[in-house]
Amino acid sequence: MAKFLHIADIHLGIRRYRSEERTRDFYHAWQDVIDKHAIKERVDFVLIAGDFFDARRVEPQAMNHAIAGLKLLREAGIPVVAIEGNHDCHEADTRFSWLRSLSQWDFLHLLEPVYEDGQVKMHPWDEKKRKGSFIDIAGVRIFGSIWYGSTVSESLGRLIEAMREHRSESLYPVMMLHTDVEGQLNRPIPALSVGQLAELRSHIRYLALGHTHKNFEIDDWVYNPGSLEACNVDEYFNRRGAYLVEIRDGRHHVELRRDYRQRKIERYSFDVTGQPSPEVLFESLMQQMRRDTGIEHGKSGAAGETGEAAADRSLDSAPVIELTLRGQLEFRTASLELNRYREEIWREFEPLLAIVRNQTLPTEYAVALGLRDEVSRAERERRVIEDLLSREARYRDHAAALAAMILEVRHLALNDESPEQILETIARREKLIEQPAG
Ligand SMILES: [Mn+2]
Repeated sequence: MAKFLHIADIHLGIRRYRSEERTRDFYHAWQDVIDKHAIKERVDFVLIAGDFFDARRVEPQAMNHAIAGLKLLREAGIPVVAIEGNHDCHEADTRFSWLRSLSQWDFLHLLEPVYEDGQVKMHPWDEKKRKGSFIDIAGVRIFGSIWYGSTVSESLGRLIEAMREHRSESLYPVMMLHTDVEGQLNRPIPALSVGQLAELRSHIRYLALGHTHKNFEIDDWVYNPGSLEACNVDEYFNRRGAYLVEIRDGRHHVELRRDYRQRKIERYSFDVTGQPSPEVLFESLMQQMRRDTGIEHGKSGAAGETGEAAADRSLDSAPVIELTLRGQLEFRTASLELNRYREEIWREFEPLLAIVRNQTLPTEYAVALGLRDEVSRAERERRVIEDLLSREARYRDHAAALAAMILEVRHLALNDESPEQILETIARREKLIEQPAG
């Protein structure tokens, strides 16, 4: 009987939204997962199926975060087995990488197939050299691989050949692979085909995947835990976790563990259509935010709590707030006060981060697209101008008259009419149009 933890895509050192705290969140997730689900569970080993680091050029802080967790596991006598991912793989022109160094220093076992003279070889783990392509722990034979990208389907055939040489009836065959699988993502990129998966199946009992940042399983033998934390707001709404796996009675039993420290992300959306001015928009936006967040007034620490302790506590539990503005803007985009919304959200709701995204349709564009080809240029111009005018509330009622005036003024200007004459025309037309409000 063996017990292990399978995680992937820890992305230590990730930098997002210029937030130091978000970088630390990934460390807290990693730390909490190994404490709760590896050390307390007394697992026999931990698998990291790629992207332990967010970048191959590891920042000092990220290395601290990595070592802090790896040390705990080493002290608990729990070996860590890892493969490279697309984010932390070695560069083609050097034999050095931080993962290889960590392997040399006895913090983890980095498994890599060996490529020599166009041949793929799987070498057993060599404890002296601290290198190998597969390793046996607690009755499990774990095969490694590297990042193949779009060539994964071609590469896998030769890898399977190499693994076949090292079959063992008495050991439970597990393979680690960092790849997308066909059908699991909406992205039109080459992924591991379902046909190739079928071929692997006769050699491997448990395929420990990484790469796709959402949890999925295929037919009780392919497992992708998803990233430990959410690398962006969209990902937050995917399921993710860590697999606690037990092998007993000749088969594996898995459980996706999701209770560990993760930052909360709240997503809001506001439709700007029909909001006539920046001021009105701001007021209705904040009103809706107060309703949606369920916060009436600025929240502050509990009574009696002051100083750093209270601040720390609120920082730990403060969510990331993302607000997306949608719909048709009724005034110029330049008047959209994104910074003001960000600051007000910050002040009232005290999130860790306030992200405001503008997906509104600007007044400046639009129209003309729907017009038929035979519509004359003059008519097309008139329609575009009228349409732009009618999008601003204060011009809406007089859009047609104003459009006619603008075209007339242009005509006069193109005919070298005197400025006085042009001004007089505007003044004459203006009488037909009410004074714009505010
Ligand atoms: Mn990843």
